[in-house]
Amino acid sequence: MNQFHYRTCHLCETMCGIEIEHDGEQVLAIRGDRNDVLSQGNICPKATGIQDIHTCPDRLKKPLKRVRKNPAEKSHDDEWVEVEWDEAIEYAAGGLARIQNQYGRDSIGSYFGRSTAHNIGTLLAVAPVQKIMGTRNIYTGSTVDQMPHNFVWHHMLGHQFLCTIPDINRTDYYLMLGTNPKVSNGAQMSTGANTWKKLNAIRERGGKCVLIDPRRTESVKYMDEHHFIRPHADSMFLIGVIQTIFDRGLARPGRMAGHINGWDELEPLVKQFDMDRIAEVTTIPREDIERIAEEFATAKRPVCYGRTGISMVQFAGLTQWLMQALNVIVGSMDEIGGMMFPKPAIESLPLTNSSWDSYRSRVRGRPEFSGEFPLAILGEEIMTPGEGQIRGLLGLAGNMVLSMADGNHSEKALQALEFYVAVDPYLNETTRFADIILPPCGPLEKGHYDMFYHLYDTINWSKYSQPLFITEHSKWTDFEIFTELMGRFAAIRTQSPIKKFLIGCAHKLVRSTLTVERIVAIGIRMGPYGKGMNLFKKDALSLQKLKDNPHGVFLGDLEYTFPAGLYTDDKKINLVPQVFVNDLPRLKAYFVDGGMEAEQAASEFDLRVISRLSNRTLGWMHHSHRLIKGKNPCELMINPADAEARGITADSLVTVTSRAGQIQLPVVLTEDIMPGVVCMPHLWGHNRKNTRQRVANANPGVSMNDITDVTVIDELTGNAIVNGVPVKVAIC
Ligand SMILES: Nc1nc2c(c(=O)[nH]1)N[C@H]1C(S)=C(S)[C@@H](COP(=O)(O)OP(=O)(O)OC[C@H]3O[C@@H](n4cnc5c(=O)[nH]c(N)nc54)[C@H](O)[C@@H]3O)O[C@H]1N2
Ligand SMILES: Nc1nc2c(c(=O)[nH]1)N[C@H]1C(S)=C(S)[C@@H](COP(=O)(O)OP(=O)(O)OC[C@H]3O[C@@H](n4cnc5c(=O)[nH]c(N)nc54)[C@H](O)[C@@H]3O)O[C@H]1N2
Ligand code: SF4
Ligand SMILES: [Mo]
Repeated sequence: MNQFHYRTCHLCETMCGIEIEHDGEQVLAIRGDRNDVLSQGNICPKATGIQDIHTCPDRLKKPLKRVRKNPAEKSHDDEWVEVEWDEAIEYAAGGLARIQNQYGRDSIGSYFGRSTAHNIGTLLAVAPVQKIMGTRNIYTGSTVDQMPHNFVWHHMLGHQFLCTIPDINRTDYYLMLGTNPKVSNGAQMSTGANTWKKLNAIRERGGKCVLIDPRRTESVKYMDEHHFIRPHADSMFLIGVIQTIFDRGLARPGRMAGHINGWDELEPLVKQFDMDRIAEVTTIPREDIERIAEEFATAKRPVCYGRTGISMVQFAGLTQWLMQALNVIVGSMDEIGGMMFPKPAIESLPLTNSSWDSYRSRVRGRPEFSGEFPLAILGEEIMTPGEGQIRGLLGLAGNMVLSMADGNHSEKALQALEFYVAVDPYLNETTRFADIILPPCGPLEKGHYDMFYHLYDTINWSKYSQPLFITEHSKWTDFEIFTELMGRFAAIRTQSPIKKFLIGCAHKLVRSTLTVERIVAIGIRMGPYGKGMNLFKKDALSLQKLKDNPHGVFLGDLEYTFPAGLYTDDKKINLVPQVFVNDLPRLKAYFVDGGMEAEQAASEFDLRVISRLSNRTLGWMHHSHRLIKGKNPCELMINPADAEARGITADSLVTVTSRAGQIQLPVVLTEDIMPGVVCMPHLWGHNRKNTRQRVANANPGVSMNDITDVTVIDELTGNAIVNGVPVKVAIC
């Protein structure tokens, strides 16, 4: 008889509720859960791919160990053998521990990719793993994604995870930069896959939506207005908007009056920039910038929001700062319809680190941010000899060969490692360099709680998803793998028999008492809606209550949290942190003092390539035949004028060349991309040897990150620049 199971789709931060119809072990259908408190039945096509992952024959069920042909070097001729868990974990822990014993604390490092964020097992592991490994060499996919946001929250609001969430449900002027919500379904703004309906609702209630993007994207039909912008130039646009607001006397601190430091410092800084020059470099006419500024500042509930198109570019830190500064000067920080702050059922901020420049990296002296270094410098830390050189890596939940700038550089670095432990369900472009792969169980074989993504809530709510299937593999969730791996690692690391004994006892205790469910139960109890120590509190939220409500529990609309909720020592917003002031001369040198023109004149790379997502796919979900079927989306969008100038026609195959490399792909001629810019999808290129992913290999595409450049980063935040990369395009 068919049964129905309800859970949250774990694939992205949108957190849609899904209904899984199944007959015993067999999944029959995945559809939207109409009763889900957040998404109300809306999902995107990707959720249906989860069943392919569940049944995927290439998904690893047992650890895979590399048997080297030549013990001194890894090669693609090495063999992979399946080994039992006990042997695999001992081997993995021993390999990392031996390197650290021999070469010191920083000789091992860790890399966590995006799948960490939607997985409570990995999230709970991050801090303990970092503590137990004790290395400063911590890298994550955040620095090829949202680090500039975190950087700004840290400096302005006092904590890297005090995430500003646009109050899409109540705003009446939504200014968006570098985001494609129709396809991404709302990033750092979890709405359930009904973002487009919420955009329509803004206009239905008399509001306005404006989008700034070098491409006329799928989201434009939900906008009142769209403007092309030259890649990397958003900070100049924002300076123009802020300057106009001050010039016209429209700045207002709103509810935060008395809780803002540096109010008088912003105006003179933005006044250094000439409005006509701003219009010239952004390509947005001055009248439009001034009009948008006036409309924005006089709207009742305006909010300015931006995502990856303004975080993976040059000057990303400055842009994110100016965006938040704009919200502050129109009184939209912690205001209804402006930027707001959710109150998740499990409070994680007090348990997470937020720091800047407390130590520096070995090779180029990059400052740490919240305990990590930019992924862009991992390669040099592995390949530069000397004390502290990384020789061993624990890598998980990320496929950096495809997702990080310059895939060939990542490959060289991974190849150079003496020992690499991957925790990943697949033998893919990145994990093929591992010495051992430890595969966690599949998404339906374990419980799910969105400990991280609730920081992006647009309403306050909570939900727990129980495991659908308990299988033999279920005992190896990411959490169990880490508990076992770190327990053994710590025991091998120590020389003292007493310490070994104590570590053994602690490890046994953790294994027998700590489960993910118990941690969630405690987290909820101690959180803002839980019973805490008050045994008589009525209607408190609990894990049991969540289990009884598989469609989620609504906990209220977003409410004011500042100034009490600020993490700054004086409970004030820092409008003009000095780190951003120090970075302004770099912006000025480039956009005002001729840097941009000089770069163009000196370079053969006359176009800029930007990225795009597609509705049906998401990096590692290329294992799903349901999602990947049909024509491969790896096509280069090019403006007809740029195509004509190069003799390119609609059926051309072109070569795209950059400083880092070269790829070939077909073109699409379209006015939807602005002149001077070309656009292609990323996280493709499954044509590398010796991976075990037949579905992805059959429809490989090419990797955009074979032409992005790891040597250029946003100097302020260290974030990779994978948008607006200089290239030239020629017919093959
Ligand atoms: N279907 C699908 N949805 C996803 C994902 C997925 O893989 N597939 N991934 C999820 C993840 S991990 C993330 S981080 C989010 C990302 O979510 P979004 O950021 O909303 O999605 P992107 O498509 O990356 O949007 C970036 C936009 O920035 C534009 N852009 C590029 N350069 C510039 C620039 O210099 N200035 C401006 N103003 N715009 C620029 C691009 O044209 C693009 O439209 O999506 C999430 N949702
Ligand atoms: N050119 C360009 N590059 C980009 C971007 C861009 O816009 N343009 N976007 C960037 C962004 S926003 C992101 S988020 C990154 C994404 O890039 P990555 O962080 O590399 O993410 P994926 O490619 O999806 O790879 C996810 C990995 O996690 C593994 N995995 C899946 N589920 C689990 C699990 O439950 N446990 C464990 N341990 N592993 C699991 C998968 O097998 C896969 O190896 O790409 C970035 N790179
Ligand atoms: S938008 Fe799609 S992938 Fe993201 S949670 Fe919703 S259904 Fe899953
Ligand atoms: Mo991302």
